[in-house]
Parts: sequence; structure tokens; C-alpha cells
Amino acid sequence: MDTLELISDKILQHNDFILLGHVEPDGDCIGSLFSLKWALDKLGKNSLVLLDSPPEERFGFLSIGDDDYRLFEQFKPDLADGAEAVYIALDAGDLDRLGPGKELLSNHFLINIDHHPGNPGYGNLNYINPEMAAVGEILYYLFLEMGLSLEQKIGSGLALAIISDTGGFRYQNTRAATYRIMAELTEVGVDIYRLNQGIYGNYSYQSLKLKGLVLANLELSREQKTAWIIVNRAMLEETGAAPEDVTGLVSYARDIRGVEVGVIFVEIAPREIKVGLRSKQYCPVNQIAAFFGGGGHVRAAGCKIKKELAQTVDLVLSKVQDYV
Ligand SMILES: [Mn+2]
Repeated sequence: MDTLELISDKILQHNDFILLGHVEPDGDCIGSLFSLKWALDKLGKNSLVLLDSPPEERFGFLSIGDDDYRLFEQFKPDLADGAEAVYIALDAGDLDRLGPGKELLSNHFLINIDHHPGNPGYGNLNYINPEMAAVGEILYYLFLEMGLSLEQKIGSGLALAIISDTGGFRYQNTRAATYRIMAELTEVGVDIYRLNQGIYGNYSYQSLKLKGLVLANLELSREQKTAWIIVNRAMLEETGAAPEDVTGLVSYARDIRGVEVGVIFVEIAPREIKVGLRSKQYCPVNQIAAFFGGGGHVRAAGCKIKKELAQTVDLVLSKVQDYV
């Protein structure tokens, strides 16, 4: 693995950057991408965040400007002369997670910054540290290395990243250093209350109706160690919800008293099932996801399986059974 010092040097030597995250970007991904973008702005460098679709409404408190990003479909590599731009991938555990971004890499220099344990180091420079709760934490140390002083806007991105990936400081990945970083972010003016309102007090009516429908179908294994939620096409169509609106509901399954593993099965298309896995204390769900070609963290992972819904449920639950 390369050092943050090396990555800092590389960034300081260049002027044009393309920033890539993962498909269906979460709070860590969005917060990290824009915090890095605004840090590069502050250093007088050109950079552009590339996204699949505009940032979700729930990230509105970050005040992301229309000029801060481009959609892949609008992107023409006119920043510098193409060959000059350094690409930076954030929070993407493997190349496929970059989605359309993967096709743009060709001969560009790529810096890969991540905290997923399975990241194979697909960049020219790689900093992968699974000890870090969020990529936002890694960026905090990178900014220190770059001699950049934090301010409210950049800090808000880091805070969103850290709050999201620690589940509001509830997950095992929360370290003493996490709180120290947060204390510092608060000191530079990051409004944690407003941020939490944005993340947790900002549901759409539709999404809560969907939550009700989905939770009514919660199931529990006989020995009560595994709970799961099945979301079929009909439920998605009835509520008009997108698959990404529901995958987060897996935490309700995990959070049942006595349950170790929570699973959600979302039928995103016929014979295409998105599986989300969460564990509480000991089950390495990244191993289960990897068995089916996916990946993730020890306590949060996922995969896609191209089989019938019922068959997928049986397969995954019997694999989970080996661990709980
Ligand atoms: Mn992350």
C-alpha cells in the first residue's frame, strides 16, 4: 500500500482531477467526493465529480452546486487534454463498483482511496485502510498531509461521510479518533444538528409508506438468529420506489433483539436479486457476499444473484446458516 504522503505529493503536483465514486453512492461516497472537490477548489485546482444521477435530495444540506459535478452522460474529457487529468476513486471496493467510471480510466493515472477490506488495489497509487470507519476519515488525514486547513463546507462533507458509515457512531468501526475528528469538524463550524436532520429527519412520505409495507413482510428463522426482508417487483411497482430506497431497510432485520444477521432481498429485475447483508457481532457477512461474487465490510456487505427470488432466498439463508 502507498502512503498518504505519496498521494498528497501526487495531488499537489497536478492541476486537473476527475473524481469517481461507486454506483448508488451513499453518504460516505457523496460526502467524500464533494469534500475532496472543495478541497481541490481551495487549492486552485480544476476538478469534477462524475455521477450516475444527481445527488439525492437528502444530501441537500451540503449545498452541492450544479457546477460541482457532471453526469457521466454529459461528460466530455475537456478538462486539460485528457491525458493530463489524474483520476481519483473513492470508496469503491473494486473496479466494477465504479460503474460507468470504469470505462473512462484507459491510460489515466488513478489514485484509489478506500476502506473496503477486499479492495485489490486497482490504482496506480493505492491507499486502502480498513481500520478507517469511512473514506471521510482517510480524507481528513490526507488533508492534514496536504497542509489544508479545514473549513465548514469541506468539513460538512467529511462529517456526512463519517456519520453515515458509522451509523451515527453506533457501529463497531467507531474509534476514539473518529470522535476527535468530529470534535475538530464541529470547531470549524460544521452544524452536526442540521446534518443529522438532513440524514435522519428528512424522509419522504412515500418512503415511510414503503417501509411499512416492507416491514410487514419481515421474517425470522426458527432459532431466531437470522431475520430477512423480501422486496419483490410488485412491491416496488405498487409504491413507485427504487431499489436503492429499500436496501437500507436491512438494518431493521439486524436490529431485532437476539438476531445476528439481517438480510434483504430486492428483486430489481426478473431473475436479478440484490442481496444486502448486515451482522451485529461475529458473522463476517463479507465472506458470505464474496461466496456469491459480491463484497463489502465484515458487518455490512452485498451481492447480486441472477436466479429466481425464492431460489436466491433459500441459497443465501442456507449459507448464512453455516455462520450463525
Ligand atoms: Mn464507505
